[in-house]
Amino acid sequence: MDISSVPIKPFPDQRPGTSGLRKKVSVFRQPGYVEAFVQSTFDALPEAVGEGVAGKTLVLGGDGRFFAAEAAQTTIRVAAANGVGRLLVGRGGLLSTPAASALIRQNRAFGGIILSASHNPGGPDGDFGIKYNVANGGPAPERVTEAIFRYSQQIAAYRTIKAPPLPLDRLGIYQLAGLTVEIVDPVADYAALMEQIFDFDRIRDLFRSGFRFRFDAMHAVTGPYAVEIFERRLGAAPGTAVNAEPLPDFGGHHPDPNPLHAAALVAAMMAPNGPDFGAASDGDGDRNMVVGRGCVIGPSDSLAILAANARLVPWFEEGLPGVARSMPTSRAVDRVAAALGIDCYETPTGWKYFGSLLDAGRIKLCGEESAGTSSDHIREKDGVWAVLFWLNILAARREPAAAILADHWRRFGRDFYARHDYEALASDRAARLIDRLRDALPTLPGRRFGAFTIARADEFAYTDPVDGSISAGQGIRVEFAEGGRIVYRLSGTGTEGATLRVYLERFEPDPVRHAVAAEVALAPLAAAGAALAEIEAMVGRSQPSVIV
Ligand code: VG1
Ligand code: CO
Repeated sequence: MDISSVPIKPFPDQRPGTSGLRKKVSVFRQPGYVEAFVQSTFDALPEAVGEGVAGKTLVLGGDGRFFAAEAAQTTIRVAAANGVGRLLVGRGGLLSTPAASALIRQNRAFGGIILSASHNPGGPDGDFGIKYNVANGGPAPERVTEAIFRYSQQIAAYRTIKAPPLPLDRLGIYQLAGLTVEIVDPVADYAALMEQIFDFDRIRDLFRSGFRFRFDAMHAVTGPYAVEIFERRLGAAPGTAVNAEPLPDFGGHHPDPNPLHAAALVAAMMAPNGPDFGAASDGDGDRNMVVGRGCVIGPSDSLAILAANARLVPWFEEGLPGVARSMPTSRAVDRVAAALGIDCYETPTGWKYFGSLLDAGRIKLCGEESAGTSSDHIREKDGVWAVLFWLNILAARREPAAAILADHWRRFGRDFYARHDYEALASDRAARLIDRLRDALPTLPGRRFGAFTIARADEFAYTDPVDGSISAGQGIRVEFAEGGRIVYRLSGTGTEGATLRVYLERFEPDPVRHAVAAEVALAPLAAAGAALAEIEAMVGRSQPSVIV
């Protein structure tokens, strides 16, 4: 088969963000765009990780969104032309992000390519993404993504072969130049891993007792995983998994598991005779939302509850060595760690920062406020795993999820929490807002906003305690003397202008006040946050686009 080298000019915008390269589908559809990014990734690896892809095994899969089928075939041709030895591809091009991570680890692969824009909307006018994962199964660390970007800015040509598309819908093995392509079952190995982690017998008993569960796959990648694991292996009623068929346009919905986009699930859970427990996951299956009857459980609280109940899960029988959370995630899990006498690490936003702590065995559980939780079983966040963790706890405690949440707050206190997103802002104005806050940092302590006095303010910089790498500019943190914290940062996953995220939290030890709605409890802090950053004057918005 003839390998050709196709001359190409660098695309200026191929710098990966919080989680891979994410752009509008129209950007990815430019001739040579996918090829250039995949080639730059392969070109960067010898420098970034010490070895290239020649002769190596890679994993390829994604969430099946619009353009994924085409991008998969393109990637296969570039991989063949670059001498990749073996490519494991999920059937239909499908692999949830956690399943891809598991497959990399189980096969001791060199790395993997995930075709997904995660929770971003899909379709011809929606988003697409490509993410490279390294040999530990996790997202490429910053050192690697920066090298990829550097190579993308010097690229002169990409390599490819002429070959007809492979039939990815059938299990099978194909030869393409020197490359062996194996189309594998996307679910089987992942489901087997889950059986090693959780007490499946106990969860089966729970379902046998009449426990009713609803899992909303949002027409994204987790449908087949949910049907196999919850319904077939654990005996949940047929139809437990809804919207279970992965669709290229996610059924016209936005595959982001939050109360806004998973409104139908939340409505079902708020009904008086609704299911006992509900959950949803995102486009690529790494996020989770959990809902008890009558109450949505926030991701930061969920992480804390999983930490406090970890010993109920066989995988964590011996307890946790430590935990970690991303910086803007609420400090609820810190309270659990303190009670357990274990370490709690604070990392920048994005899963790539947990990898070294997990590899070193310093932590076994970690999570983010953005509905991501996972452990050392893989190196990605894991939606179905988080749901199984909850089911395992519910099966062991036999209490409603709402009672477990209330009990947790009684023991540890409640961290009221909200994130205000201001979307599609003019990029220069959003950047100026952050620049101004940064410049004002030395003058902030002592200033008053409403009932709040600033005690401390800084810009978060992180030194990885394992490998010493430094990541600066990770968000502005403001702490108040009265308790409470506000974090400001710009999103690194958006594809339209800039998104400003304002994270608000306030601790409430008194159980009498735990039932207050978060938006009520946080209203004064939110007002202080808007005034402090002069959000309206700086970006012209008096209200956030979304509150989660
Ligand atoms: C967001 C979240 C972050 C998460 C990232 C990827 O990033 O805040 O916590 O890791 O998305 O999630 P940002 O930079 O937009 O705030 V996913 O499910 O898109 O892989
Ligand atoms: Co995701």
